[in-house]
Amino acid sequence: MTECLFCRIAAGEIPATIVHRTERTVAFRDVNPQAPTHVLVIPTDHYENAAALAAAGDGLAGELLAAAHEIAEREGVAEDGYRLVFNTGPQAGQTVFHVHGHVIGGRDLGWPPG
Ligand code: DGP
Repeated sequence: MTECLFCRIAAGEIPATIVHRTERTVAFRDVNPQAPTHVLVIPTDHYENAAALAAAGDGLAGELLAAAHEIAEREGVAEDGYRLVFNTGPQAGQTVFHVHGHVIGGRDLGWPPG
């Protein structure tokens, strides 16, 4: 059995509130939301970070971006604006090493990020 938390969520082995699923992506609500909308969108297959996903080069990175925008539209945050964040590496705050985009919206978001 894989030890990757997000692989296990994608496989349905660990419960999560799934909000969107395609053949190769899945999205679920963040357990510790930082805004009214805070959804994580991941590829079902395991890639450690955004760089590894991009290197796969089979269109999956684009599918993930499209899924993120679809989620933003469904959540009603696409028009006012939302943030799509891929923390990449420990110094950027990545804590789960299965690539995930944070779809964050529903409030004013400060810049620069902390
Ligand atoms: P990052 O720091 O970019 O690696 O983001 C990891 C996110 O994953 C963080 O916002 C909290 C979220 N998270 C961690 N464990 C779980 C979990 O078991 N379920 C859900 N839904 N989210 C989780």
